[in-house]
Amino acid sequence: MKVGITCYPTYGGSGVVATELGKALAERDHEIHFIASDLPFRLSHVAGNIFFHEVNVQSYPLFDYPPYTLSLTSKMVDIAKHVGLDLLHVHYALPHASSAVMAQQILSSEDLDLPIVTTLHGTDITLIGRDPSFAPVVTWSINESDGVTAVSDYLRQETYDHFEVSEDVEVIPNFIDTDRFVRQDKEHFKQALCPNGEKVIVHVSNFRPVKNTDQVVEVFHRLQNGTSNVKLLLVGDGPDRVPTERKARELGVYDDIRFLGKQDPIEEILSIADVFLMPSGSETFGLAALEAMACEVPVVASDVGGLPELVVHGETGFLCQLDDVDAFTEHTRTLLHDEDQHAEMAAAARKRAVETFDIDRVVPLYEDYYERVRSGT
Ligand code: GMT
Repeated sequence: MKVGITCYPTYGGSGVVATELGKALAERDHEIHFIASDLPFRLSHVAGNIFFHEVNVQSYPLFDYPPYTLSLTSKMVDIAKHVGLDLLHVHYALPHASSAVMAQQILSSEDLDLPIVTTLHGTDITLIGRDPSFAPVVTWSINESDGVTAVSDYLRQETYDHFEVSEDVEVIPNFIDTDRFVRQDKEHFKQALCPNGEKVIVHVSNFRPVKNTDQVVEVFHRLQNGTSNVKLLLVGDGPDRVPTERKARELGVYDDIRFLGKQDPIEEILSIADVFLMPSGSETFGLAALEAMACEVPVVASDVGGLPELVVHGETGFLCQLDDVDAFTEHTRTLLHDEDQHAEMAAAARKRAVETFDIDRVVPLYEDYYERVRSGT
């Protein structure tokens, strides 16, 4: 199949999933055409059957805001025509699905057919997408898509609850390459960061307010309790990084925290982690938590959104009430001190990642779904 994929190319779960899916489909002999504003950040390797088409946005003195959505539509039309795409798969409804539907309508005026699959990822449904300034467009583009998938049961239900959707929404969970995300021997790295054998807590996110990174630092402060026998690694970057750094200084724990910024070899960092913290206010899936689980790191997360579909409370980690910093602290403390329980949960986390969310299990679900969409069944 010749498949077009559109996603956000920057640091974020939806772009990661789209890129890993495209790479996996290419390995399964499909021809993949990424259409995006920039090279997706996980698209580092070149393959004969992977192509990248950059969307060129024109500025013009009249435009207060260059209309990216229209440039994207035109690029989709161009690629679909000249490559002969069999299907276009867009990740994140806003504005990708609306551009895709417009492209489809333009092509149909020339008697060309382009089936569209839209994958909903998160705030396109739970937050920004339901704002009145976008909701009618999101509803329309979902209903006009030939197939719609959501990354969790929770997100599927949110879509039905908040939009007038006439389409069936299929749940295809996010996935991970468990050969890449596997715990590795990184003793030298651990020794460099933790010369006194300190335990390691890790958090990975894009530091947006929804990630509650201030709570990560608060939990760390309570765990340390003046002892310095735990380290915190904060990976990623975003608007809350500076306030989080400020909070760490105020609480006097800054010296035991490493702000690592955006990192690609996340699996190497996770390989020295003992606990992964995710106190998010909302999370439709929690891909970063899955990456941790695959690397045998138990997760302590908020009991919100799609997280209970990923983290099994008391088995692969713990779920805490939203904003219950005491619960986050106590569960993390248990994992840091009870070695038997930690070992059991670490093994269960890896097992769940491999058995339920491995790339080789999930990618065929997309292939099967594409076939169903193309044949209209
Ligand atoms: O929805 C967003 O705000 C962005 C999106 C992203 O690109 O990172 O995140 C969502 O999609 C990820 C991949 O499917 C999920 O793992 C995240 O849980 C989800 N984020 C939220 O729901 C906040």
